[in-house]
Amino acid sequence: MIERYREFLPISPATPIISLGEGSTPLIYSRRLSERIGRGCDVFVKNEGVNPTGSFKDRGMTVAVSKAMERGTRALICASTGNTSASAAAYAARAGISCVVILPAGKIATGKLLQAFAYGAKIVAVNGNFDDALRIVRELGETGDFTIVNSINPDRIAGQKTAAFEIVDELGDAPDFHLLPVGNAGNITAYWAGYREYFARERSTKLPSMLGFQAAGAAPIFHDYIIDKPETIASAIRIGNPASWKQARAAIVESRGAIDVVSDEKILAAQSWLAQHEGIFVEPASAASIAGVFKWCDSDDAAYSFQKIPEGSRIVCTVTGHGLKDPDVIIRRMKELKPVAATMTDVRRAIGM
Ligand code: AN7
Repeated sequence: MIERYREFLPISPATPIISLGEGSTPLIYSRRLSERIGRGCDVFVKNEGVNPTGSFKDRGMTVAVSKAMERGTRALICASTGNTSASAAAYAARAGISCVVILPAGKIATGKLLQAFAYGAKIVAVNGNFDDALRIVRELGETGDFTIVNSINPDRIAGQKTAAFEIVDELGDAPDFHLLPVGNAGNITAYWAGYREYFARERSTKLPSMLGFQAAGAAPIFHDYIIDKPETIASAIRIGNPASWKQARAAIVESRGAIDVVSDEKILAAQSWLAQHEGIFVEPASAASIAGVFKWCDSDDAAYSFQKIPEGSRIVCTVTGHGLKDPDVIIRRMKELKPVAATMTDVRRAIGM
């Protein structure tokens, strides 16, 4: 990915490139989403779940770890709701350095925690939430022993903006609306920086409106106050005090966009809908952008009338992480599967058709 967009990244000939083949992810035209939204809108899904560790974090991590290696770092550190730690652990392994991850105990989706173990990170679970973990990481970062690879590291944001470049390169211009989930707000900051940079270089003729979606129980930017005990099924975005709060506000205001909330129920419904209508299986946090496009466009949601997204708009929804990372909700459904006798009759009866 760094090679493709080298001229836009803080990379010099002296930077050792630490890559796992991230980026260049599919931008999928969704016929069924476009049909459901109607009114001549075209909806595309940018599937970041197919990155090497299964999330968009790899775009930022390749740049952050390459720069850390250039500076001679021996160890990375991050706080995480799961995906940052999975990505940091993988890129640290690739670079041959150590990685410490500070996680809120009991709050990490199964697949993500499993990744941190598999890649050999030093894992510390703290009794607290993500915001507590990030506070400790900031303090440890000041000792000079570690490079922080949370999105407060500007190299992370620089890497993540390449997703916006890819979208413009593929569509031939920027979309009219870009929807994405918001947790720490690093990604909305990165996309907006990417779109602005391409526009300034005349690679696009317009800028999209950025629409960010927080989970209803973890929506500090929407409410404009810190949430002490954020709660949502979408554990990736269970964040009460986002690190890039100000930058997210700026992106929303400058792009004439908005920040909005979606309920856990709508998030899970959107996750199932996307898997069952388009074959794209994403984690709950990622489905916030799909729940968002439904909320803003569905005719039965009167509060969000058609006027907000005009006819014929081009809409891109980023889905940020792979569904296999966070299987717990679906595992409950799997337990209902009861075996039948291995005969034609019994199997036909079980199929019901
Ligand atoms: C799947 O891994 O914060 O608004 O520590 O994993 O840039 O924070 C993850 C965030 C959206 C929100 N979707 O992005 C972490 C972490 C998924 C995520 C977000 C995250 P930001």
